[in-house]
Amino acid sequence: MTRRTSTFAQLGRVGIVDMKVVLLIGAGLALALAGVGTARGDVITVPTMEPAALQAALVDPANPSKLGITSVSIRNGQPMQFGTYSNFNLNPVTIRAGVVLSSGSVQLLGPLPEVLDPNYQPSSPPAAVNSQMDNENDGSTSEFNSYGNSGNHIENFQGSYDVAALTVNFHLATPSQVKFDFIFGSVEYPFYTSSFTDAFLVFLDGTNGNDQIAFDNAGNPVQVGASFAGLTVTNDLNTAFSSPHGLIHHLTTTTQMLSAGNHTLHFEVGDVNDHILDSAVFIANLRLGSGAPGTVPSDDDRRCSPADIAFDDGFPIDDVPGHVNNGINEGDYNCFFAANGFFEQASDGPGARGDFCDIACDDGEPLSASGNCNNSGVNEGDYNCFFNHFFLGCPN
Ligand SMILES: [Ca+2]
Ligand SMILES: [Ca+2]
Ligand SMILES: [Ca+2]
Ligand SMILES: [Ca+2]
Repeated sequence: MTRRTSTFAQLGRVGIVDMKVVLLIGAGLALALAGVGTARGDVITVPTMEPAALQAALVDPANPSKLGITSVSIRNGQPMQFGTYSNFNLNPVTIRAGVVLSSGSVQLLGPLPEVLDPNYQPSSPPAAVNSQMDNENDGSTSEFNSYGNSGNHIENFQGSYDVAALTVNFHLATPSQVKFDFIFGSVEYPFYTSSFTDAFLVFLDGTNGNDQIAFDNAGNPVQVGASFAGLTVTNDLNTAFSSPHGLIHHLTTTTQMLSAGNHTLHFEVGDVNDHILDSAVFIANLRLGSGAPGTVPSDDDRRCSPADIAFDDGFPIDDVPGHVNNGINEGDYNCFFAANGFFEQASDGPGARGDFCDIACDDGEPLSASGNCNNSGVNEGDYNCFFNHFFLGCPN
């Protein structure tokens, strides 16, 4: 048992909620002390509840297997809890552009300047990721509560709050499996892990418990603390969900074979046990594709290997549409040695972390999203990694 869990047990829910409110007051002070933060690779978010904008962002327009979405609607939630995002591009954690849902506001989800303050308290994050969104009700959904209250699905569950729920209707011309990628992050990590177990649920063709399809090998749905053990990542450079906070490694969910015809997905992210310390999910690339049904760690498959850093025309892989990436080829070589490539980045010291040539730890091992290796920037580790992988081409 962790100290947090025993504290929760001793104080009960009301006691710890009071403590969180007190700590919130401290967050304002931290903000004032930190001042304006440094821009890293801040993810760009655009809050919107406009169905057409959300529908367009759920698929990769360049993917020939993109899902045939027929309509999108807001099932539950408040303005600012929904949006599109892009620029989630700095290594080691990346995901292509898509839709973001939050139990708080999606407006400012880039790296938190406040965490640079040596006195930063991870138990009291700033308002950007710590907001009650529904001021009249709890903001729950019946399916989230029903799912959390049954089968020990969600650890220590007593109720959902500020649930952002998005419904996606789609049509399959032939029997198919459907895939999507996502990253779930929370500022409940690391302080309130296992006591305020914010979660991400995905219901397919219904909202009963057995319609929920995203869970780990132990049967846990995606939640703070008890799912996808060992996949917590704190070295993301794009979002607020980096050290001391965290996110779960890029995951891909694959459905069972679905019949031809119309189907529905409900994506729901919510606070658990109170309104505050928010969690968000970044969802991308709804598509057709085969594979073992389930939810597994994956990589942002824009890259077939660490050396696959560029489009065929030599531009670094990013969210700009209209470029093509056929894997490892001269585009990657030209990009690596471009004027703004390896040699320039190698002179930038730690500032080059996350640049497109920063593909490896200092020892030459590929940057692993599941670990925090020694990576002081762009150096011979990246050079060695690039050539060790470049001549291998794309793995099968
Ligand atoms: Ca909230
Ligand atoms: Ca929360
Ligand atoms: Ca390439
Ligand atoms: Ca490096």
